[in-house]
Amino acid sequence: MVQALHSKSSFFTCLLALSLIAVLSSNVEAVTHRHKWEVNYGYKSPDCYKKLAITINGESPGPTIHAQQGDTIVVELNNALFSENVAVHWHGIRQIGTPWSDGTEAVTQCPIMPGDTFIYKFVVDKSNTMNMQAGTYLYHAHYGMQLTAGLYGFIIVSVPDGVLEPFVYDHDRSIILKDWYHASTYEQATGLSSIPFGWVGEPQSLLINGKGRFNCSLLDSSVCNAKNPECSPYSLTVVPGGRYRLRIGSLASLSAMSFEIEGHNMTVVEADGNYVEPFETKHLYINSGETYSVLVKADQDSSRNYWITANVVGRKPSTPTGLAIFNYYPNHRHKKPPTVPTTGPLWNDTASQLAQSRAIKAHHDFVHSPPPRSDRMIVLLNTQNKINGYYHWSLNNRSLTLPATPYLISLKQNFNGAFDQNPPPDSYDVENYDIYSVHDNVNTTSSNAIYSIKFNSTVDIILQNANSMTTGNSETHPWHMHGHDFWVLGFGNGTKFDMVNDPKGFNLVNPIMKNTVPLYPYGWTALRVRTDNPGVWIFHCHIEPHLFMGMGIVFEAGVEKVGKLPKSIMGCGETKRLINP
Ligand SMILES: *[C@@H]1O[C@H](CO)[C@@H](O)[C@H](O)[C@H]1NC(C)=O
Ligand SMILES: *[C@@H]1O[C@H](CO)[C@@H](O)[C@H](O)[C@H]1NC(C)=O
Ligand SMILES: *[C@@H]1O[C@H](CO)[C@@H](O)[C@H](O)[C@H]1NC(C)=O
Ligand SMILES: *[C@@H]1O[C@H](CO)[C@@H](O)[C@H](O)[C@H]1NC(C)=O
Ligand SMILES: *[C@@H]1O[C@H](CO)[C@@H](O)[C@H](O)[C@H]1NC(C)=O
Ligand SMILES: *[C@@H]1O[C@H](CO)[C@@H](O)[C@H](O)[C@H]1NC(C)=O
Ligand SMILES: *[C@@H]1O[C@H](CO)[C@@H](O)[C@H](O)[C@H]1NC(C)=O
Ligand SMILES: [Cu+2]
Repeated sequence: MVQALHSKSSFFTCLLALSLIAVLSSNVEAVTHRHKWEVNYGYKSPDCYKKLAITINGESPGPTIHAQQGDTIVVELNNALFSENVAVHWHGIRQIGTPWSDGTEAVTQCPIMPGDTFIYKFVVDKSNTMNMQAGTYLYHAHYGMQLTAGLYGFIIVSVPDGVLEPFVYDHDRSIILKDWYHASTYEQATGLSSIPFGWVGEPQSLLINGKGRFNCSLLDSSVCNAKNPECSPYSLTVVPGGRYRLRIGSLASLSAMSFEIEGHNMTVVEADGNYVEPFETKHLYINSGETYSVLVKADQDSSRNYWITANVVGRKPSTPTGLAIFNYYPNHRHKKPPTVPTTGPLWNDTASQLAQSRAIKAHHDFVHSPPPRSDRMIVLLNTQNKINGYYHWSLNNRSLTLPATPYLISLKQNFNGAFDQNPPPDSYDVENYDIYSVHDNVNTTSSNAIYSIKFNSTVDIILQNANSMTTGNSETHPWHMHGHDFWVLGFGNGTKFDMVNDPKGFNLVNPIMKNTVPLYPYGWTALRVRTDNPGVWIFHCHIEPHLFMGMGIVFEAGVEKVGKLPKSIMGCGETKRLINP
């Protein structure tokens, strides 16, 4: 049933092959979904401006993967980029028993080289039943800055037949948000790693389901053509009276956004694949790496259309509002709403963003209580630094660099020389470090050292924000963990974490579990996680240029319990000798 591996076909296949391998329970058949992807360059004009993008089967965003909880997903990826490697991460999927399918280059696999085909295979099930895997997930490149170049999409996992969700709706729709740059990712990456430093700047456009609008009036139509149908706005058609579940995910490179449907409130019901105690809001704040489901009723005056808007928050915006159309049937899909689109809440209204983060609690029927105490606490001071004149982001004076040999392989094979064996510190000088002023942090180093954490233990991670290298500036960082969902225990409001008093305020009653959570300016965010998934995992800021500048840590837990590694992940660094002895 599987087609030839080297097929250059530009369409993907999803064969719902009845699998003989796994049977979840007596009467539920697990299904295997097979996808064939060709990753290639392509000229795209998502905001009318023509530029080189990285595409899957010719598309950016890529095809949505649909599955039911417990199903197996197989993606046979052919790297048709003739001049660069690739790797794809399945964001929010825990990869229990398949840590080598996490798709993180240098952490869990060697990159897929030009011309090669690599098979990702994993089950969309948490199997330890600690929480649901049904929900809204993402995928994106985890090599260089290929996410920024356009390699991204949705994974939508539905509940098994007969299982009810704690809310009802008539229609299921999804919207993926992205910020879009006209400069190539190669220029961006070079700027970030040069002296003088070249920052990527604010994006040119915000894309809603891959569509935006740049002002072409000063450009030649061969470069920017406002009439190109590729950039006609996304239109979400609704029937009057219909109840909609809208899945919203962001894979922005930099921008946090506020998302709004003119004249309609939204009820938040899901966050990162976990059910939320419902609450109503006018605008949803969403950071890169987060997903939400909201319920929307099409109950307004149906004689007209309404704006769907995305606006930058958290950084002073210079990007126009991202626009799409909430189209009441039978109005024309592209009929412009009669109103001026909103520019959204004030970008620097951190209190309102913090209030939303604090409002997100586990649904009362789906509370998974965290362990009452932790075995270890890691406090990570987030700083911007210079190392030998180059700008970096660091945690406790360590800026992450990645080794030539993926950690998962070097740890399993005991290649002790493959990375720095001196572990990074669990804390920083909490007493004396002033988070409100600019520091030179002269003792910051680049390092590929990792944390080794006891398997099946409970760890608290306190993310502590601080001033960047600009006076009076502290940035929002969305932190994303691979292989785990964590409990969100609390947020600090512009203060340094107090080791004695702040833990007393932790929410141990109904904290939401997530895989991505924001750290607000000068604030702190407290997480609790069970290291119940053997492997090596990265925990990083989901702002792509920040990760590129070292903003992440890697940890290992229970790597000795990982099964036999597939040869397909090898071939780079010291692993060459494993495949060519
Ligand atoms: C596009 O740019 C031109 C030239 O700067 C300006 O006159 C026009 O108002 C802009 N259009 C929009 C929709 O912003
Ligand atoms: C949205 O919610 C606000 C605050 O709860 C309320 O004042 C407003 O009437 C609601 N709007 C709609 C369209 O339901
Ligand atoms: C928010 O930013 C605006 C400019 O965009 C500024 O006028 C205002 O003072 C800022 N508010 C706060 C609380 O910093
Ligand atoms: C955060 O702290 C500031 C200053 O103490 C206060 O004005 C604000 O109301 C607080 N915001 C929240 C959401 O707690
Ligand atoms: C980081 O370096 C600074 C000096 O630049 C020092 O004060 C601080 O204690 C160091 N922190 C850690 C965790 O090593
Ligand atoms: C940096 O580290 C060196 C060596 O450990 C130490 O002597 C020096 O005091 C540190 N500098 C600062 C500013 O902490
Ligand atoms: C992990 O810890 C829990 C609670 O202490 C225990 O019940 C469970 O058996 C442990 N699992 C493994 C695989 O060690
Ligand atoms: Cu990720």
